[in-house]
Amino acid sequence: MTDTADAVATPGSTLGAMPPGTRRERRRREAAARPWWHTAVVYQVYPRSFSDSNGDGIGDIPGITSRLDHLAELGVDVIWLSPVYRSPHDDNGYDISDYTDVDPAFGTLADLDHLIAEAARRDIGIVMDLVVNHTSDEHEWFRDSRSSADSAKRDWYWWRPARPGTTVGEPGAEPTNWGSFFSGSAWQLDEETGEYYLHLFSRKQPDLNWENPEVRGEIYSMMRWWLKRGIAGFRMDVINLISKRLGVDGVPGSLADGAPRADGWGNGFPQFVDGPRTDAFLAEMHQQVFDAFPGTYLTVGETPGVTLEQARSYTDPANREVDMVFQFEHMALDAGVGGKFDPRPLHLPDLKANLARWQHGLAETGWNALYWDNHDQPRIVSRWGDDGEHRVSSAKTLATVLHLHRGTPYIYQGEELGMPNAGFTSLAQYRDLESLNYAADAERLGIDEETLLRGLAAQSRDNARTPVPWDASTNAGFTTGEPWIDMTPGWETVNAEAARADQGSVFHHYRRLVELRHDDPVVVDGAFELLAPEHEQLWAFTRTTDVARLIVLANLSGQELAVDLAEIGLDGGADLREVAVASHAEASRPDGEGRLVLRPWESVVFRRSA
Ligand code: TEU
Ligand code: CA
Repeated sequence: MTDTADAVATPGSTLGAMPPGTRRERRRREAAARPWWHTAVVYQVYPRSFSDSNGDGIGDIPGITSRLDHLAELGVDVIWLSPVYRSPHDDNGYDISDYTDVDPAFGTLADLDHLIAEAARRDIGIVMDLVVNHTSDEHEWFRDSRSSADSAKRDWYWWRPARPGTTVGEPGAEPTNWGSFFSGSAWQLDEETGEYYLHLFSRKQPDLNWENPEVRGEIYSMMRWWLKRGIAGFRMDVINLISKRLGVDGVPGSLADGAPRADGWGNGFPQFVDGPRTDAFLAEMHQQVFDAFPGTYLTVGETPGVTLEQARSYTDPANREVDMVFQFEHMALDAGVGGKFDPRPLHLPDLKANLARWQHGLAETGWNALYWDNHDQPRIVSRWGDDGEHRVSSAKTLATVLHLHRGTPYIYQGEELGMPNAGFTSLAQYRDLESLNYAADAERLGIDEETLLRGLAAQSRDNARTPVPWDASTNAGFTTGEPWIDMTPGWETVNAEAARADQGSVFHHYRRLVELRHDDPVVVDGAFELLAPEHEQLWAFTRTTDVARLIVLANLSGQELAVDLAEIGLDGGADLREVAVASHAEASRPDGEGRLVLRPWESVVFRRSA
C-alpha cells in the first residue's frame, strides 16, 4: 500500500484555522506548556451499541454523528471509536478483514469522514482503534498465508508444525500448551497445510508476526493512510503482545510452554506479554508514523499484564513510543481463584493502593490513562458502587475519585448516565465470544449452571455492550428495529434525555468534572497524595500545586461516615469551605472541630489556595 506522507491533514482540519478562544486554540497555547491530551477527556464509543440510524438493530456511524451534541454538551475532547473496519464480527470488529474500509454494518468511509468533520466542528477529535496484534482469518493477508506452506505471506503469521513426537491433530500436538484469552488452545490446526497457526484470541483472530519487517511496513502505511483522513490518534489494541519471546530454550525461533492455568492450558503470558522487542517496535512505529507531527496525535496502548516499570518505559516521552497505556492490575482486584468469572468482593484499600502506586510511579515520567469502564469490563456502578438505592450518588462518587487522579480520564458510553450491568438471567441473552466460550467450557471445568450465570452476570463483557438508552421511547430511542442484544432494564428512567434535563443527574456531574479538568490546572498537574490508605470506606487524597490544593473526600459505603480530618492528616480541616465539585446538592462541610460527616456514597472536593 503506497502513500505520500506529506499529505497528512491536521486532525479534523476540514474547517481550516480555529476561531480564537476555541478549546483547540487554547490547547495550541497550552501545548507549548504541555501535551494537549494532558487536559483532555476521552469518551469511548462502542459503535454496535451506541445509536442505530437505519433500524437494523445495530448501532452505526450515522447514528454516532446524530448524537454528537450529547458529547459536545458533556464537554469531551476526543472520541475513541472502537473498530468500524470491515469484519466478520467474530469478536465484534476486533477481527479485521480490511483495515482501510468501513464495514457496511456500520456505514461507509464517507459516513466516517462526515463524522470526523462534524466532530471537529464541535472541537472533538476522533481516535481510531488500531488492532494489529492479529487480523481476521478472512483478511486477504491470512487467506494468502494459509493458502500454502510456500506462500510469500506464510511468515506474516505464526505457523508451526505439531509438537515433536506427537500426531498432528491429536490432543497435546499443539506447538505450545498456551491457552487462548477466549478459552481453549491458542493454536489452530490448518488441515490443508497440516500446520498450526497461533491465535491468542479467537480462532478467527490469527496473530500477525511482527518479527517480519514487511508486516510492520504495511501497518505503518495503513496508519499514515488514516492520519490523512484527519483522525486525532490511535488506541492500540493489546499492543504489548506483538513481540513474542523466541528461542528461550536456545533453539532459534522456538516458543516455550507456560505453567498450567486453572483451565488446564498453559499460561503463555511470560512468553508474549511485554516481549523483548515491544519497545523497539513501538519506537519504530512512532518514528515511521508520528515523528513528523510532534504533539499532534494522541496514542494510548492497551497493555494487559503490563508492569509499572514497563509502562514507564512505554510512556516516557524521551522514548517516543506511546503517550499513555491502559493498565489492568486494578481490574483484577475482584477476581477469585477461578479467574474473572469467579468474582470476590473488592477490598477498597487494595484499589486505593493500586491507583496510588501508579500515580507515584508515573509522576515524574510517563502518564496515566484513567478508567473504570470500557467494552471489556462490567459497569462500575454495579461492580464497585451501588446500582440500587444509591445508584446516582455512587456513580458520581466513583467518577469523582477517578477524574481527580492525575492522568487522562476515559468515559465509556453510558457511564455518564450511571448505567448498571445488563442483569441477564439466561445464557441465551449473551452474545460475547469470551463469555460464550467460557460457558461452553464450564461443564469440563465442573462449574454448575447457577455458578456460571452468577459469574457471567457479574463479569461478562456484555454488561457493557447493551444499547445506550437515549430516551423513554421504544427501545430507548436506540433503534426502531430489534436490538442485536437485550436492553438493560430501567431505561425508561435511566436515559440521556432524562439525565440532561436533571441538573442533579450523573450526566451533569460528569460535565462538571470535565469542566474542572479544563479550567483548573491543579486537576491536571497537582501532586498526588493518598490519605488514610487503610480506611475501608473512605477514599481521601489531595492534589497540590504551588498555587492551590484540592482535597478529595469520598465515602464509598452505604453507611454514614464520620471523618476526623486531623486524624487523616488534614490540618485546619475546619476551614475547608470552597467546594470544587460534590455528589450532593448541599455538600456536607466540616464542623468547627474539623469533623466531617459524609452521607452514604457522598463525595466532596474542597479547594483551598496553597
Ligand atoms: O482486549 C484485550 C484484553 O485484554 C481483553 O480481552 C481482556 O483480557 C478481557 O476482555 C478481559 O476479560 C482487547 C479488546 O479490548 C477486546 O475487546 C478484544 O476482544 C481483544 O483485545 C482482542 O482484540
Ligand atoms: Ca444500523
